[in-house]
Amino acid sequence: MAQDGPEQFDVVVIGAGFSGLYAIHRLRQQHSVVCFETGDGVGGTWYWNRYPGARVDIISVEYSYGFDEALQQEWRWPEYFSAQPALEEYANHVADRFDLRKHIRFSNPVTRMRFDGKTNRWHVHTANGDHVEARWVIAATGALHAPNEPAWPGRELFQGQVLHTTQWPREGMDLTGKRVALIGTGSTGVQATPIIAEQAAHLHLFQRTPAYSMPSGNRPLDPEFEADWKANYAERRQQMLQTWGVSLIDYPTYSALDCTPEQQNEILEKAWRSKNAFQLLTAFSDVMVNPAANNVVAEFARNKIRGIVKDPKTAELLCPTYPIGAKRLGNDKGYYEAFNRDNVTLVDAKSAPIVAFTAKGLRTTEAEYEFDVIILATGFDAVTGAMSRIAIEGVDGQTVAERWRDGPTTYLGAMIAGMPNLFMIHGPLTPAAQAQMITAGEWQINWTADIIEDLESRGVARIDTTPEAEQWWAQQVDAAAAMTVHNLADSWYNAKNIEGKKGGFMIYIGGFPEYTRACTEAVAGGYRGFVLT
Ligand code: N01
Repeated sequence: MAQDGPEQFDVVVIGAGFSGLYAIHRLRQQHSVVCFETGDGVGGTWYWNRYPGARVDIISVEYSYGFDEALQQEWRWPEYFSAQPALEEYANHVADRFDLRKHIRFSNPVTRMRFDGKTNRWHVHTANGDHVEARWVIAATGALHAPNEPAWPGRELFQGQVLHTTQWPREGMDLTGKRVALIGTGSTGVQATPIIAEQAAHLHLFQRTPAYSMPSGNRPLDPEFEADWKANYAERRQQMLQTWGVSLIDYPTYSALDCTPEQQNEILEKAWRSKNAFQLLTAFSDVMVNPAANNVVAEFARNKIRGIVKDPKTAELLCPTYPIGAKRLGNDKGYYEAFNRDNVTLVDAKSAPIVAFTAKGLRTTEAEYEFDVIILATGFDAVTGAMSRIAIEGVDGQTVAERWRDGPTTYLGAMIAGMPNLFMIHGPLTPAAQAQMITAGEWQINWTADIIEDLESRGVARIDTTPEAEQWWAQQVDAAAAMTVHNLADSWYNAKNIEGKKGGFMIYIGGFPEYTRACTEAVAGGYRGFVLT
C-alpha cells in the first residue's frame, strides 16, 4: 500500500561507522531506528580509509567495543595495531552479529534536515529521495570524514589519475612502475609513504610542514597479552575511561626538567622503543604543557630523524620546528627510512607551493613535475565538515553551516542551540580524536540514550541548549587548549589546516574524565545548560 507522507521513526542515526553502529544497537532496544550511510558498507573511517598502510595507532584490545562481553571475549585481533582490513572486518562482524544491517540504508547520504517546531520532529531527506520524520537525530558523522582537496586549478586537465586517500579503490591500486606524487605529511602521508615507495617507479613526497613520527612497533598480538586483557576486560574498560585519552598508556608524574640530560635520554630511548604510539608524548608529565620540556622531546625526535636519514639536507628539511605533539604525532613503519631510497624525493612545498595541476602533473612556483598518479593525503575539513555539508535547518531557519561560519558552537560537543533533539557523537568540542574513539563514542552514546529515555519517561518532547551554555563550554574548551602547546602549530585541531576556515580549538582536551564529569553533572544538575519543553 502506498504510504502518505514521510516514514515515521523514533530515531534517525546518521552514519554507520563505529559510533553509528553502536547507536543503532543501543537505541533500537526501545525505539524504531533508521540509519543513513553514505558508503555501501559499514565501518565509517575504516570503510573510507583503505590507502596503503592505513592502520590505527591504539592497541586493538582497547580500540574495540566493550558493550558486549561475549563479543570482546570471542573476537581475535591478529595484531597489536589493527590495519584497515581487520577493522573493516570487525565492523562487518558487529553489524551481522547484532543484526544491525536491516536498520541501515546504504549509499544514501542525508542531504538536508529541517526541525518542525510544531511537532518537535525532524524531517530528514536523503540523496535517494527518502523522507523520514523522527523525534530524535543522532549524528555519528565522524570527526575526520569530509575530505580536504586543495582547489588548485587544472585538475580536469591532468591526464593521469588523481585521488584523495579516502577514495582508494576497494580492489587496491597497482602503482608498480608508476611516477607517483603524494601530497601531505600528516598521519596518512606518513603511513602511506614507505609502502608506496616500495611499489612506485618514483615517489615525490610534497611536504608543506614536516611531521614528527615514531615507529609503530606493530607486531602479532601476543596470546598471553590477549588472555590477560580478556581476563580483566570489564575492569580495564572502566580504567580506560578514567584516563585522559581513554587508553592505558603510562602517564608519569615527573617533569623532563627535573631529569639530567642522561636520564632524559634514557627515558626517551625507552619511549622510542616502547612499541606504544604515544609514549614519546607521555615520557614526562609536562611534554604537552611546557614548551621547554616539549623541546627536550622534540630535539630527541629531530636527532632520530638526523640519525636515520642519510642525506643531511633532506634530514634537515624533515625536521619539524614546532612542538612535538602540537600536530598529531605520526606512527609509521619506515617513514624516515624511505628517504634513503633512490626512488624517493622530498619536495619542499612550503618554499615553493603547488599552484596548479597540468596535463602531465603538477606545477609549483618553481618547477613542473610529471606524474602518472597524484595522491592527495591532504586531510580533512575536520570536525565540522561532515555536519556543515548537510543542510541542517533549526528552529529559526538558520543552518548549521551558517551558525558555524565563524567556528563551531556547541554545548558539551553534543548539542547546538536552536537545533533541538539533535545529538552529535564526537561532535565539535568533544574530546574526539584526542580520546580513543570507540570507547569514548560508546560512552557518549550511552549518555545520549539515557537522556532520550529519561525525557521520554517524563513526557518531554524537546530538548535544546542555549547560546549562553555554548559560550560557557567554549570557555572550557579554550581554557583547556590554552594550557597546552597545541596552538603553537597550525593543524586540524585548531581549524588552521584549511585556508579561510574559521574557529578556535575544535576539540576539548581537558581529558575524558573531565569531559564526562561535565556531561554527567549537567544532567544530574537538572539538565543544566539545556532547555526542556
Ligand atoms: O591529515 P592532516 P591526515 N599543499 O590534516 C598537507 C587521523 N589519522 O589525513 O601540515 C600542500 O593531518 C598538510 O600540510 P600542513 C589523525 O587524527 C590517524 O594525515 O597543513 N600540502 C598536511 O601535511 C590525523 O591527525 C591515523 O602544512 C597540503 C597534510 O596535507 C587525522 O586523521 C592515520 C595542502 C594533511 O595532514 C588527519 O590525518 C591517519 C596544500 N594545499 C589519520 N593542504 C592513525 O591512527 C594540506 N596539505 C595512525
